[in-house]
Amino acid sequence: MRRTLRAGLRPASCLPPEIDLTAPFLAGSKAIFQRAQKVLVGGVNSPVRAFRAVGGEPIVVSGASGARLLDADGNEYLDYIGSWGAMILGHAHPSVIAAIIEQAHKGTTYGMTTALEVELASIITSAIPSMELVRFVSSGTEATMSAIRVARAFTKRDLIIKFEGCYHGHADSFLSKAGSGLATLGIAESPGVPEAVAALTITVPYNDSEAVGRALALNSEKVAAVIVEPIAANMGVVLPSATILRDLRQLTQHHRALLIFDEVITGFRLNYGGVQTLYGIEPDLTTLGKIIGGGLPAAAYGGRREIMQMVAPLGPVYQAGTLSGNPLAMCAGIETLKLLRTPGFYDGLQSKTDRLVCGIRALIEESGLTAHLNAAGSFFTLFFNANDVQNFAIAKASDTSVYSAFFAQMLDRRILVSPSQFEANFVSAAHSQEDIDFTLRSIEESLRALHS
Ligand code: KE4
Repeated sequence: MRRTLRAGLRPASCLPPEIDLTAPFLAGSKAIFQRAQKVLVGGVNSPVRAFRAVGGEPIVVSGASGARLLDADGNEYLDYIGSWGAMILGHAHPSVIAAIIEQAHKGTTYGMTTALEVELASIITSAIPSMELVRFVSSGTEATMSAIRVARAFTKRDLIIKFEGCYHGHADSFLSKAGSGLATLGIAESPGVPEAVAALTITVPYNDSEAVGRALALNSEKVAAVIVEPIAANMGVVLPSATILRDLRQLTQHHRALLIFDEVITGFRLNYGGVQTLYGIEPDLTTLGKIIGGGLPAAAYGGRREIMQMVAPLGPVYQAGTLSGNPLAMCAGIETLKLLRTPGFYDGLQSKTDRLVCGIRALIEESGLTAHLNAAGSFFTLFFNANDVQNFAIAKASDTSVYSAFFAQMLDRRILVSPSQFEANFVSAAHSQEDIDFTLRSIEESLRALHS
């Protein structure tokens, strides 16, 4: 049953006409999700997709194009999740799809080196000079897990310092006081991580240089690395203070620990390269993901040559992967980063986002709403919080029940924002000016409905 689209949303169907939505195998979302729960844990392959924090039935997607997703009931949504930041161009960009199809005819994975991974690595090392040597992996988790392994090997130290509310994937070392899905589900410490492993990770408040200085001084000579999201997205968007990144660089140098920038989200999101360039801070190691795979599984870690040369086969630090540097993902990444080099790409994305962000701020002002908006580049979070959100402790004080009601109001208007107060929303190049206008109208209506 195809529900009518809410007025104002262009019926730009995402699926080619030959696909019959009424075909039995394309049963509706409810039936699919019921089946999903019989064979998949919680019916999902990543917890946030279950919509547990916002309630209601999760969306089951059957297709996507540009800034729109289509669910299994034929409803179209304006998408601000964008696969958690990967789809900066929008879904199913014709050039990216063409590149994938062309490669697919030549095979999908070889388990051997190809010129494609050399090309993408060359593009990345040119765009992010601190990454002198790169290794591709298949997920951001693999990238950050490998980065701390090589940092430990290089420094011959065991301790890691991370920030409360930052999320670096689900490797054991990162699951204490982490953001993203753990914050969404209220999981402070994940069971299954041995105490001895958890004890090797020190967590400090985001933006707290003094806490980092104390942790380094207290554990002098034992800290291998400090890992940070240079702009946090996984407690919701939280900006670095004016000095934190510079302080981290100075403190880690002083204590001979490595500085790791986790740019899985920020890499190629705000600018062509790493956000490290915008702040003029050079980390020792950087992790990337999402955008560099162009929508396919690809991530990377890399940094100073003397550090990365410790990784096998050059050095003894072992890390490997069947699908690392996968040719399909490399093609999608190469084509995506090529399109990001289009003159004016980031200016256009920024001006659209600025209009949306300024519009939301005006709505907060006019309505006297208890809310704060944090934004960076083309991603943002609307916190239902009386305070300016500068760290995880403040973020956690947000009114998640109001957030859930806001999410439902927006979904009813066929706009998909993040199903969690502790995630970011992403604008893509495919969001049109009309989409931004429609979104602002919908937010105004939704906020009014929350207070009626
Ligand atoms: P993956 O293993 O999910 O590819 O990447 C882990 C990761 C590492 N570093 C940062 C800064 C990240 O944001 C992520 C993953 N981001 C989440 C969204 N906040 C992935 C979405 C999900 O968990 O379903």
